[in-house]
Amino acid sequence: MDRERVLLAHPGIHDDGNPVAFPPWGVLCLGAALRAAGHEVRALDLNGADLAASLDAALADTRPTVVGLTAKQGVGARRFRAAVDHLTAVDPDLPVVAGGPLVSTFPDPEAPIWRGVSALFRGDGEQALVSWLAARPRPAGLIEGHEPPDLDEVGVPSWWPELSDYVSPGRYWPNMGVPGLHVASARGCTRRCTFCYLNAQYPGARFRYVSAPKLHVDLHTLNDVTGARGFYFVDDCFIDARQVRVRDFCARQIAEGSPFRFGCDAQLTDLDRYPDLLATMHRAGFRALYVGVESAAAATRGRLAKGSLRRPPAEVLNRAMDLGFVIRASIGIGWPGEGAAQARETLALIDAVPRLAFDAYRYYPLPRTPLGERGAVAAGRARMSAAELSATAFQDYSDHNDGYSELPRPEYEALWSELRVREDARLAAYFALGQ
Ligand code: B12
Ligand code: SF4
Repeated sequence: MDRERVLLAHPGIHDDGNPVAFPPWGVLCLGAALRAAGHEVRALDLNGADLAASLDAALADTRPTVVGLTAKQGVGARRFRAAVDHLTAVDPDLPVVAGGPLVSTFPDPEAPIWRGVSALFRGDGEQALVSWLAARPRPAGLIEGHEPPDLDEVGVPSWWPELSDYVSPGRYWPNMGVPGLHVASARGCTRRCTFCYLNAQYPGARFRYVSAPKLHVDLHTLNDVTGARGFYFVDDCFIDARQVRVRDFCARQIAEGSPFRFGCDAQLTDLDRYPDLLATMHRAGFRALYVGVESAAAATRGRLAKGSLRRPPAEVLNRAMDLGFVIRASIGIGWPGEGAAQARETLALIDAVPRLAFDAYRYYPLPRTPLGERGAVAAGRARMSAAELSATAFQDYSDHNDGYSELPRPEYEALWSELRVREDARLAAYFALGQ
């Protein structure tokens, strides 16, 4: 086998902001697999960096034979395009390949967004990239990813020397209060919310995870290597439908005296139905939850496939906070089919739960998702030229997007500003908890 020098780069999702808030786990997982296959790997997170200068320095230093880039919607897509254009200009013969969620959303390899890219990988990249590097000739176009047969072989990798830069001090982690790191320990989800890209992600939608024993070992290694004592799981689905892993993971933490603090994503339906699980998670060291509330209105929640609640949402949230969790949520206004009365129900929920912090979400119709493929926006997209369609990859996905609510614009903007005012106040209170 030829030993390649592979430069893997996450072009970044911020031009500004804290560039080391989230490790580039996609690139790090790929890097672990390539290293295991005998390749030399350099990983770069270009979040907030000067793309051209950083790429030039890495090219001079590493002399890569292949460059792999992660592609994501919005600022991520703009930075991805700038990175490809720069690489093509400075070294037209260097093969550039791409993967990441934007490939699932725009899988046509002929689309202008992929100009200058030799191969596109959809879904999990580890096996597919290792096989592609070994193939002669190397296939071009769209390559389907393969799930790693056992995600434990990838685990939560700690090989990257720069990982310690991503540990933030305890004051940044309300209610956790220890130096912490965002980690990714699973792929896919057991739910199918209708606005979510996971509905478009082939073959990645199936829930797969690093097993509890392996996760336990890997977190200890991360603690040794980086000093982190808090871990916030960015997995969309840490609490899955079967709950086998989360319960096994908690049992292991409790058995060793719960040495770490944790946060994870959760759904309102989890909080509603499984208070026993939440209590166990608290004993295991979980202190913070990020909850996909999205809307308080039952009709909207039904349209989003968010699941029905047995108790009123305010009661569900307050009960979880009374168990000792801080909660930050994602909350939207202007969902498809949503009227002003339903949006007001959501504002009323926020007012009824003063301890709730949240990020305001402005609905964006992501192509290839069930909600994104209905209505006037999808019809408009169907009429676009390839170049126009490709340019939609650069559209902001959430709070800065153009607005896709079906409410009359002035009414929507008034509701949105009401949501924003509450968001600012609640986030300020949330971060003050850590001080
Ligand atoms: C953590 C996270 C964040 C973190 C940042 C993480 C980071 N370092 O960038 C934060 C919270 C900041 C964030 C922000 C945003 N995010 Co985000 N985020 C995630 C989340 C939950 C986990 C990402 C992760 O670490 N996954 C684990 C790793 C292992 O998987 P991976 O990155 O997908 O990598 C694998 C494959 O994709 C592939 N691959 C990846 N790169 C490459 C490169 C090559 C060469 C190859 C071959 C393969 C390959 O192989 C990898 C290993 O199998 C995902 C959802 C998810 N489950 O993936 C959403 C997700 C990536 N985010 C998304 C979006 C849209 C955003 C925002 C735009 C949302 C917003 N609010 O505006 C912003 C970006 C801001 C911007 N202006 O661009 C979307 C992307 C949709 C799309 N089609 O592009 C996702 C998929 C969520 C969703 N359900 O919609 N995000
Ligand atoms: S719970 Fe999150 S990741 Fe899962 S389908 Fe819903 S929005 Fe997508």
